[in-house]
Amino acid sequence: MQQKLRLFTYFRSSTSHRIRIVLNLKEIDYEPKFINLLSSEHKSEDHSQELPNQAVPALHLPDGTILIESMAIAEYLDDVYPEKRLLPQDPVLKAKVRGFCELINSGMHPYQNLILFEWIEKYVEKFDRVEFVQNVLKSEFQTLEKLLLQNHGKYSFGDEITLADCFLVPQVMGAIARFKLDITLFPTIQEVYNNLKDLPSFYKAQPDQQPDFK
Ligand SMILES: N[C@@H](CCC(=O)N[C@@H](CS)C(=O)NCC(=O)O)C(=O)O
Repeated sequence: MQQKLRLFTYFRSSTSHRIRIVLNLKEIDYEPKFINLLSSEHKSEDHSQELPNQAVPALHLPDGTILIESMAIAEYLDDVYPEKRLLPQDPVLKAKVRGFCELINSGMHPYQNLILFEWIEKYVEKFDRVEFVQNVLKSEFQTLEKLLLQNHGKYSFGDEITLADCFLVPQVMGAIARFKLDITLFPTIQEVYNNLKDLPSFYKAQPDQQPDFK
């Protein structure tokens, strides 16, 4: 019988990366289940029950409940493991942190998803994934820079780690590695990112530290 939380994850998936950071920050023991997106494992019949939205991350609870969508999974973990809170209690600050996360989750991430590339490539002959994502994300990174200028301390919102940091680091790391983002164009993002990326919970969660890394 399943004892621990089980995380369906892929090393390069930035949405899985967010949840790996949350689990590490809260020191929650979990069992990773590796799903290779490039070989379309998430779409296979074998995983149709386990991954109802054909995407990672999914978190399986020991009682058989399946949670999907990284924002919902992170909120669940913050509610059930409230030590080291990641969403502030103050309603205004909480809304600001959630807004920052959503900018990344809904405003940026969907443009860099495999499923979108595969659809575009059906209709457009010469499609350069890297150039497309770079152009789309440019203005969103400017918004992130503006928000961080207003709110940052050592981390995205002051000197305490929040969920904003768990969303920021995977977004920036992926944009540098996969989409050749020049991070020096965004000095505040760069500063906050540098303060976070080598902290143990963040380092342990990064793509090249995962057993399925290739
Ligand atoms: N908004 C969802 C997105 C989940 C998602 O799109 N995950 C990507 C990996 S980062 C995926 O599995 N994509 C599969 C595909 O594009 O076919 C979340 O935050 O969990």
